[in-house]
Amino acid sequence: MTLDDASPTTSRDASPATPFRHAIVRPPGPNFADGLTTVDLGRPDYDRALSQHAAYCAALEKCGLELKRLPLDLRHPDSTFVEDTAILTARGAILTRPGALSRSGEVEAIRGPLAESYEDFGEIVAPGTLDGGDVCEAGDHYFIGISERTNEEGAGQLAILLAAAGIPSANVDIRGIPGILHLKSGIAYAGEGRLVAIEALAGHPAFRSFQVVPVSPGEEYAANLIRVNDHVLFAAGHPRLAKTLTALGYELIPLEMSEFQKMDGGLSCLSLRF
Ligand code: CIR
Repeated sequence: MTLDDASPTTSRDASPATPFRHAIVRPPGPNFADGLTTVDLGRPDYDRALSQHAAYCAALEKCGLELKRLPLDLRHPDSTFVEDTAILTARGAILTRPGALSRSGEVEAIRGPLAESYEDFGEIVAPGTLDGGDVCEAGDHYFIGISERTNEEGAGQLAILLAAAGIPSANVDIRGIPGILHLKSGIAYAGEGRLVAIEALAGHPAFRSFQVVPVSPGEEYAANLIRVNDHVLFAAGHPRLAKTLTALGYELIPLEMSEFQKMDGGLSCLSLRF
């Protein structure tokens, strides 16, 4: 299937400047702490995670998005990280095939909710694996991370689906870069031709035609920001990057993310935006 077949029934068109109108979110369940993590920041506090998630949802609403709130999914402790299950482009939706076995069931759980907005789907199939966190939309161009979760086969399948819809992409191999799970743990597209990137990725040749805003050492977690219409959702507590982005004219919405950071999650992972 090509992305052209997978046409959205939403009104968002292919222009990179077109605003997001919707987001899909799923709150963390009480077994959230049983999910996967590679970091050693302690066990998340469930009540705090719920209130951080509620603030995140309120921020998306402030940006003008209508939220589709999915129910808790207790079968999948990582299911609050909905971003990893699908790639939503202005021209269609693609279901992923997550690289972690414990997360594979999350994809079927997102098919129904997406079917309310998309008529048909592209799909990543075996032996390909791909997590949405490895896919960075940068205007009319996509970057696809090759990581511990996304293999070359999965990245190749996505590139073919995107190319069929006229969307160019480039791979960025992040294996060997310490401290990042996904490509978007280390870069974000801020709009206006600007990428925010951690030091290890800032000089990557794939980013040559973009203005790169470097993230200072020690503030790497803040690289996972999301531009949502006129605002930037930003992980609170990273003053140097906040100052740089504010000086560039961005209007930041700082959000506490400590409990999601403990589970290797960032701002982008908590929603599917379209
Ligand atoms: C995992 O390891 O899969 C989850 N605990 C975190 C996923 C974060 N997702 C993302 O960055 N897109």
